Amino acid sequence: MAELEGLEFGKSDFVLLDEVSMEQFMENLKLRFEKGRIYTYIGEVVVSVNPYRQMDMYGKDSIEAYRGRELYENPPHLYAVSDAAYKAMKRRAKDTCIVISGESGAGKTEASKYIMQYIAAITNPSQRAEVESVKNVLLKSNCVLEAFGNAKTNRNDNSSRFGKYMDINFNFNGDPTGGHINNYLLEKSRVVQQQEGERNFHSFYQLLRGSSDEILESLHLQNDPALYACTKEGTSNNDRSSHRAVMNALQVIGFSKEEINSIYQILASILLLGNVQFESDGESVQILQLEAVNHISDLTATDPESISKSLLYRTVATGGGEVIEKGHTEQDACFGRDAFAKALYERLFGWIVGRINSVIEVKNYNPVLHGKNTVIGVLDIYGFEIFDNNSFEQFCINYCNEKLQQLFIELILRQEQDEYQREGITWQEIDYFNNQIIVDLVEQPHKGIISILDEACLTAGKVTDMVCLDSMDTKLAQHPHYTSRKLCPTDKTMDFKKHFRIRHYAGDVTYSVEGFLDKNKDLLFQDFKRLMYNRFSSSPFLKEMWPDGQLSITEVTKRPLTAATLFKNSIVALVDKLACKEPYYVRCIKPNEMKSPVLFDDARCQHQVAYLGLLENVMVRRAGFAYRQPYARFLQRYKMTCEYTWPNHLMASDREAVEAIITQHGFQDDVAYGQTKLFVRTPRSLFTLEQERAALIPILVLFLQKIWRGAI
Ligand code: AD9
Ligand code: MG
Repeated sequence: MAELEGLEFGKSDFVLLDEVSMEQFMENLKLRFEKGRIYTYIGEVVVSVNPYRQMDMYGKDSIEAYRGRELYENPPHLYAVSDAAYKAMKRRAKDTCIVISGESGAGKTEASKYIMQYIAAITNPSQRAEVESVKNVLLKSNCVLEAFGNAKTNRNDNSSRFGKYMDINFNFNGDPTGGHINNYLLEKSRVVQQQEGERNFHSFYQLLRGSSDEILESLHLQNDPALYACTKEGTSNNDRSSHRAVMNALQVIGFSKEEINSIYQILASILLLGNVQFESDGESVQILQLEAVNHISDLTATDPESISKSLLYRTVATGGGEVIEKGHTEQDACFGRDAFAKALYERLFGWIVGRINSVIEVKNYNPVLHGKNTVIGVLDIYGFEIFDNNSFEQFCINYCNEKLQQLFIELILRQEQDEYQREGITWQEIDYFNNQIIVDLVEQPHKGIISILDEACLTAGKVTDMVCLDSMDTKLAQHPHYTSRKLCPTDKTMDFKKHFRIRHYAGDVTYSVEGFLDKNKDLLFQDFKRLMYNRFSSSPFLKEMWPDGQLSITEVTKRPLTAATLFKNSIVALVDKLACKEPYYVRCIKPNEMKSPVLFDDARCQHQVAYLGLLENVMVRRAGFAYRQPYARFLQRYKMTCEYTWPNHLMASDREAVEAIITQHGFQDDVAYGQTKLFVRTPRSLFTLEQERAALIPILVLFLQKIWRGAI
């Protein structure tokens, strides 16, 4: 809370603004960004503006400066919040979590990496080998997951295309003993299709650009991404060096040589599969690139005839229990091929996460012997997205952001309310925009968009995207956050044929319903599953990824849950997980669309501040009490400003001593006395105390020097 940086850098905590208005908030945010102060607090929440340049603030010295310190003792930093979460976990045995939010490109993933680096740096001072190894795996896992789960989008060159929640487990010493990663809905459609200007997942380019000729030859590949339908869109200068880093990370984590080979064989299979095309003579469909099929068969240890057959035919069980083979149309064959490529990648990604988890999971932890096992969770999930063309993936991603915003509202309000209640302070509620209404629009049983989609997917016969859109338009026409295309025929941004719009908390997004049903059904012909699970296959590794291939065709009757429902369930579980931990928040802001380190786009930033609810956050913090501190700590800091407390007080309790300081300064009307803490309403009183303290310190130093020299 103290102004440690000088006023020329603006206010280090928005709570200290003279007046809570958007104008002042933005002025402060901009000033700080321009002065290279990318972090600012709202109480314990860190507001971070992406600097789009390397900042000299993450080195060893910085880590030492923040280690074990309180928030107000240093300028705002991610390290301070990481330390606060760590201290709460260690001292109070609390499970904590750090939730990082903000739109695509705002700096969430970078922040999550700095947080993990900080936690790794401050733990295990005695350098115990097993703890070091856990830390190493945790840190290296980022590199691997980014290679396989991130891609260049039009909003971010290294955009996370999956959600990641990582729990780090600690023993009673506060040292990491292990961890667990949960991954959420990988955007697998990217494997076969990317929007203009975007790329496939980094891993493909890294493999093609970074592998030796010898390895590429063994994978039946050539080193030019332009040769493959999946990777036609541009390469990057980093692909080669990133490949080395990923190989190193895989080895450090403990992936065996065979496992690494298998990973690259699967990537190669996907690249080759993407190049397979079909031709129809009106009666039957043929594969044009039989050589590619032969290569895939070699890479996946399956025979070429079986692959060809799975690409061209589908085995179905008739009502009478008979099993027949049905030839695909050319369109079905393309659909099957793409679904197969996407599934290969998705299962590979899931397997990699599982494999990392198997290395870092806490083993042999005995709470009786080792004390309570506590956790810090770090959430870095895809940010709110608006593209020119928004599809099912953006719908899921934006729904997830609605859920997290809801959690922010709940927890920030609840935390305040709980604290006031606990401390016996009266509390005045602040009006928020509650986005629950949008969450309901998406997830409500029977009425919400997901239900309508699922219903369409489960209906027998050919229900098209358009039929589903009609159903949404009818059922949701009255909803204040849903805009049906029928209601705005003159709106040129909405194609009458395919669009609907949701008014999200972060802005309006127009979605194209095209492909929604297919993506939601997420159909993969059983033939591919069985092929991959083939019990004569020589690769146990592949079998492990395809357990559902064990079922025979007549056994497969139950419809699997749809993609949207699975995602909803996983996000609900995530929110439950976060809600039972003590939360710390990092709210990331993207300063401009040009990735410029100097441009602060006022309108864009203000929009983000508004929808993130940051101004309301400040209001809550201030209308309640902007500042609170345990009596002992307050006393320690300000006792020199009062004759009754300096150097020591003789009162019955610290609380009485604090009362003496407050009364002497005439701040009685500005504070409330809680059970264990002093609550200060406006920052002005604190300013005065801080200024007085700052003025007294040099006098005190002089005085002490004189004593040491024996002059007094
Ligand atoms: V997305 O929702 O995954 O598309 P993020 O994760 O919010 O997005 P990311 O962390 O990937 O964004 O940041 C985007 C880019 O901004 C990075 O690749 C860096 O080039 C840049 N960035 C972000 N934070 C920092 C930082 N603290 N220091 C330097 C940064 N550069
Ligand atoms: Mg990210």
